[in-house]
Amino acid sequence: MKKNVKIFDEKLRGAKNIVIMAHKNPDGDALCSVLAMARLIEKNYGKKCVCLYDGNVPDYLDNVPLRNRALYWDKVKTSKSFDVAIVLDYGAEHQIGGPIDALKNAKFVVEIDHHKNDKPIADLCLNDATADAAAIVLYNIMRDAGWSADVETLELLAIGILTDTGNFKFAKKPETLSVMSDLVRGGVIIRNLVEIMNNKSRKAILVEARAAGNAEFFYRNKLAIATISRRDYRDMDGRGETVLNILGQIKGVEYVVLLKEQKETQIGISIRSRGAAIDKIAESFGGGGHAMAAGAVVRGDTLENVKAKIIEAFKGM
Ligand SMILES: [Mn+2]
Repeated sequence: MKKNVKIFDEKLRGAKNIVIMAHKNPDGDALCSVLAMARLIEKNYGKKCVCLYDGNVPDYLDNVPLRNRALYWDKVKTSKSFDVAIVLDYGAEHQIGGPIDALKNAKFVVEIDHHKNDKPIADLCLNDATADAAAIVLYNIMRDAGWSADVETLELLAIGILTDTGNFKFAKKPETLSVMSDLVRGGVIIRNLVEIMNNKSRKAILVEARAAGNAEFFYRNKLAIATISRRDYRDMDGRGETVLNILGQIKGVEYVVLLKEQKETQIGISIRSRGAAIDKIAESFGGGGHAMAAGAVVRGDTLENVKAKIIEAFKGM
């Protein structure tokens, strides 16, 4: 067993209570890595874990295995001192939200992530910034530790991979497909998982379709910007991947930006690229992410202002 995995194993053996979390407003990788982690510990150490999230779990994840194990963070006392806290797929401390106190009060903290992160917060870091999903990092730990997994665990890992790679469209490493191949060999049926996630409301899809239909184009069509108003934002489900996907298919479009008016002066930004890296742009708006997929939340500015700043930020790209 690798040294760090061995330390993790020893900490799990000694723990009486364990809390698991990821970034707030969990996506498929965040939620499913948390649930898979909990199931693996349950199965291999006979210990039940507390799984916490903040924000909203999108409708398309409503039917993933063990979904009901994830609790809204205020349902438990975060002042409690857990023996071990595990944070997966979180990116940066401020993205954890409500469960952060449970992590800060824990006796030992482990992080399992694939985000580039200059300020890790854990006592033990099992990170791999080259992995296409946190689920892959977790899969490798599982293999190194020799843990056994049931089909539901494998399904959760597969959903993490499918959602973070946009069904493999953004998979960078051959390993990602090898891992999926192992998962399928273990009983995962990809088609069923995709079907589980076709669970958005009609309203949500129509909001996204409308946003795509009203998109504006800049710099000879290289940059597409779609906006979602405050009124429509309430009907959204997830980050608006459908809008980003539709606009990203247009010939000549290299960058797609979706601006969401979450509150009157709080604007969510999602950026996707088919050209140069855009994580620095997301960072300049106070956010972050990956080279080709990143985002930010701007507080204290209006939709129109943020849009103007985005157009400026893409100048010359
Ligand atoms: Mn992820």
